[in-house]
Amino acid sequence: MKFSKDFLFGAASASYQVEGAYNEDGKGISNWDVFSKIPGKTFEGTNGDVAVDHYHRYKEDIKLMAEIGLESYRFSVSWPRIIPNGDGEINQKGIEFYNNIIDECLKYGIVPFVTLYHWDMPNNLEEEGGWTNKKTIDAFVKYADICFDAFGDRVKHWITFNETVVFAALGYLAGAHPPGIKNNPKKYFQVTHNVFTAHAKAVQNYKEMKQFGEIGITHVFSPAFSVDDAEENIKATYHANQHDINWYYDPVLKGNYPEYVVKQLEKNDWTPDWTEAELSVIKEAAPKNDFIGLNYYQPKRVAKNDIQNENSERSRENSTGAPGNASFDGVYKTVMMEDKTYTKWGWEIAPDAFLDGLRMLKESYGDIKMYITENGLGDEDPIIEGEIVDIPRIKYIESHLKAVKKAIEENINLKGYYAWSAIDLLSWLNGFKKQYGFIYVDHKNNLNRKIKLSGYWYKKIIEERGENL
Ligand code: BGP
Repeated sequence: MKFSKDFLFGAASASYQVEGAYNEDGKGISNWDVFSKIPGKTFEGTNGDVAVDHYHRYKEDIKLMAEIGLESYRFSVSWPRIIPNGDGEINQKGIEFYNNIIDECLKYGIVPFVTLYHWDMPNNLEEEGGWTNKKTIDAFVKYADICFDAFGDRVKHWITFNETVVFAALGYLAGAHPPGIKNNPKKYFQVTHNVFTAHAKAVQNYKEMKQFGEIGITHVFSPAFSVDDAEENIKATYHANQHDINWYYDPVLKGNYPEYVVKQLEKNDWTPDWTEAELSVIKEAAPKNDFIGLNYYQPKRVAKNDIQNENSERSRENSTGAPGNASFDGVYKTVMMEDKTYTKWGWEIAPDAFLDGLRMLKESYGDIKMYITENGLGDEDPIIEGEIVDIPRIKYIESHLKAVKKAIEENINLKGYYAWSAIDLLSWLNGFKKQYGFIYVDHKNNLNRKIKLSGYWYKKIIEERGENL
């Protein structure tokens, strides 16, 4: 089988992780500009002040992407670059920068796939309560409108939010992302509801503009599987999926919240402050979603959490993404298993679970169009005689693309695959040490770029449309 012509082979990035130029050309300060400078918050104090300087080197970077043969580039727009204080004047230099990126992509026939919110929020909005404050919903919707208006003639693929579960949970349960609040489920659920509302309103507006493009949201896709057949572990796994899959996918794709979680929230007094009007916007917008984006790195292996009073705050402190944590409510824990394979950062490598998870999604949500908007291997790449021989990355992507191929053969509606990442970039909490890119960035040598072995390998896959996978 060959991947069809309308299947997009791409790669992704995010503004804060690549751009740098954090205070140039009128950009406002973001929550991450502030948070990353608090001692102890990031790996060796790394931050995105310069990142990989994509802001100044985008032409060179997009040329390299074209050399790899990328059909699409998923990147995010930095809200504070467009509206420095989040809810006021537009910064024309910011508009100009993304116009340039888009035009540069189109010059090579690369389809721009744009994320509006990949975590960098204008800092003054964060100071006023960030996503817990309903004013942020309106500010976001305005910002989205501005982007549709400025770029929508050339951008036909829009993602509103990247991974709400991550910025909400790490921001309000683990305290590892801005605003650094720990163990506050009430706020955590409020944030999720406010984001779903903002998403729904942005979708409505986009459709009203009749730009004839598509819009959706990107979620983490980390399906949970029980470690064994014990009933208590199966129940714990159900709980995990209800919380981390259904709570996020149902409001977007079905237009309502899953009963199971709603009941738990009522019992614990965690129900968000939600109005009838907001709930109906979410309902009305659901069928207007054109697709869902999935970021898949690893599944969850789940068991009942039986350690009394396990301190989920402490166990989440490092927030590495590796298993070994109790859920915030103490119901389940994720575990490492002896018969599984893990990356250097402890993330499980599991293409089979990827395929099983996709089957689960089809069962729950039918034929909704899906894109894999992130998937990749974080590694320290070996350099031999000046060449970056990232063979483990090739193996990783190959096995996951095979799963995608199999899924398509089973009529799962997948229309694109974006490797994380197009170019080496700043990992939010792991600095520059953890590399993901097809393009290497030499931090000891003027941030020089070089295509890795994986980039040449991906080029061939794209040329053959995956026939030999
Ligand atoms: C996803 C984010 C990306 C990227 C990736 C890898 O959650 O959307 O922005 O960071 O994870 O994560 P890490 O850098 O922690 O390995």
